[in-house]
Amino acid sequence: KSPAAPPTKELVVLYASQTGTASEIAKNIQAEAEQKGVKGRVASMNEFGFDNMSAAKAPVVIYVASSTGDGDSPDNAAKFYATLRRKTQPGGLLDGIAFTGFGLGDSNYTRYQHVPRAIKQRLLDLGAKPFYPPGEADEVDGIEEGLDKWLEGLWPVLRKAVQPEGAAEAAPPPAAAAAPAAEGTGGEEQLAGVPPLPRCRVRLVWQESGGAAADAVRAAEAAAPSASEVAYRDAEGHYSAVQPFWAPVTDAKYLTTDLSGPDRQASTVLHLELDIGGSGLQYAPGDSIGVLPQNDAASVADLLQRLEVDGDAVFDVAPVGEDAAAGGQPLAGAEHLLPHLKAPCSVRGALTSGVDLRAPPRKSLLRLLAEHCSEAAERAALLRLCSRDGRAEYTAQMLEGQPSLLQLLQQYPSCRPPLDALLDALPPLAARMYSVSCSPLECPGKVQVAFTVVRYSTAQYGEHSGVATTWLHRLAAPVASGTQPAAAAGLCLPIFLRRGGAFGPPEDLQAPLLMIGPGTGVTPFRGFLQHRRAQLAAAASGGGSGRGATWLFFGCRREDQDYLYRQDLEGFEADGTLDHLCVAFSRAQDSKVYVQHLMQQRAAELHELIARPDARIFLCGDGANMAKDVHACLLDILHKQGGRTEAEAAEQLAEMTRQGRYVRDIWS
Ligand code: 2AM
Repeated sequence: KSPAAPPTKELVVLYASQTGTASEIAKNIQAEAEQKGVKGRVASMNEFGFDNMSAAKAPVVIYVASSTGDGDSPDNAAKFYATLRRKTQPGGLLDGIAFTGFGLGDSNYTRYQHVPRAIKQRLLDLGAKPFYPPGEADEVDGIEEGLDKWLEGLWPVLRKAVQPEGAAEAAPPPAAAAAPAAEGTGGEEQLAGVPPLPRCRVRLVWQESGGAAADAVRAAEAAAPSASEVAYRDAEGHYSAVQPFWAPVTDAKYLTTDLSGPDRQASTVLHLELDIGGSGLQYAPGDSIGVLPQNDAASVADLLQRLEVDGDAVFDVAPVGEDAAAGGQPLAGAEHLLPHLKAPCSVRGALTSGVDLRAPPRKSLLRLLAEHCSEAAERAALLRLCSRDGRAEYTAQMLEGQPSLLQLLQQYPSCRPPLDALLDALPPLAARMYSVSCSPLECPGKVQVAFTVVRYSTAQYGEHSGVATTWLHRLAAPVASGTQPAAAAGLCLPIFLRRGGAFGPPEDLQAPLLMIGPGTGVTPFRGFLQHRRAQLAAAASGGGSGRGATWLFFGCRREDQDYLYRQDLEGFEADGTLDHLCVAFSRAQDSKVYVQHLMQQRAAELHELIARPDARIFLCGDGANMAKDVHACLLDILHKQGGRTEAEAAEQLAEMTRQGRYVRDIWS
């Protein structure tokens, strides 16, 4: 290399990831780039820190981003994203940065690709220049194909982007330097599409086991949190997944009857009430609260045993490699890597509340586990699962079977992954969002939610229970079943608030309202209706009168089993808050009756409502089938009742969506 040649630029791969897909893709890009001789680092946007965005510290940037909720930023990018979008940022701030990026989205949801597109736009506004057109993929068509195509085009231009003119052609690195941990292994070259071994970014710094520091960490983890230790908030004054508010549970109730017999499989729905007095939290109907869950103690204990690590050992996290350049310190201003572990922490603490042990295993995790199998057959089986030829098996075994980490480790007994790499590879245990089911006007100082306790089984790996809802159920069951008063239970949950955006009752009381929410999809609408009732009462006492037509379509299996919030819903109809309460009992007769069947029966009236320019339609619940079927039903009503062509009907719903008059909150 000529000494006068300008140095190659460093690549920074940043992710904004809620469920782990974007971070997986980002880590793979960094690892593959490194194999191709392009040095770089990978971090979540918050880990990297907006302050480090400059041509000197981040000359070449690739972002991989998804959205969450109603086009919100994923938690691990929220701070970075808010700073990037600040209107007061000076133009030209990011001059000299070359970037590209990839957006993940699901076109079933409103505000598709909102966060990735906003990031792209802001980077451009602030002077960064794209060196390759940013790409996008839609979950509906599958991410992999679009991503593969985009990556194919990226590699040749990436090399040019990091190599300024006149720089010596970077020689491809010696194999050992490119992937140090792959040393002494081999064989996967024959398998196409195996992701590169992720580079472990962290080093665990163990604290003296009997030392005072370690004791203090363990004591803090063991202490039952209470609302009185008022949690601190972030710079913007918000609670967050990192800094939650500990809210006392003041009530828990079952909304379903516990039936044995043929309907044993029926799901259990639990209602919780939390005290947020004194927190400063101000919610509105349509908002959600995030709850930070924990993995259950028994599974953590089993995992500790399998990994042969001491759960009480306390460690801190330090960066390795490039990140350690400045004496082991991360970049100035950047937060520590793996902030979700809240290090220093005990191993038990990290496995209990830091990482997700039940998420369907990602290919990069399988690749890591393969690396640490001493049995060749186990290694080969894991490598096959993450290869292109093994796609179908990966889908059937991992995505559909959904083994926990412990189940995988039991299936591959020779696998002994090191804890540092494992903690880096596992997705963070994400907060779970629950729609608020009440209004602050009727429940001041309190917030209520309702959720199904998730239980299911898969043919490959047996019984599964949802991490968060099972944990909440276990905590709240004594209160819900009446064996312990809430005050005596002394439960507190770590929560924060997420805004519902367009998903909220219109302030205009004259606006006609059509709400469709079968199952737990009804929860936000209880909040909408409480809110309306209080607003109507206030308007009436002020001499105002009248309101728009109000409809609610609810569906459940049987009247005596899962008619959620029955008293409340019937109460809204009785007191005149709601004009039409239409309930579909799907299993009360031989053939299924769903909300959309009842909507068809009232098609003419619904069409009249939808045709009003101020009408609002809200749809909430299961996105897999229900939301699509109800959407199709709305199209059909517009088509048949309104004499529009199918294309015109679709355009009308699209226009209502753009105007925020047809808003969906759906989940899978
Ligand atoms: P099912 O379980 O009897 O099929 C809440 O989950 C309610 O939504 C249940 O009554 C459920 O009926 C029903 N449901 C299931 N699939 C649906 C769909 N595609 N459209 C509307 N409702 C549906």
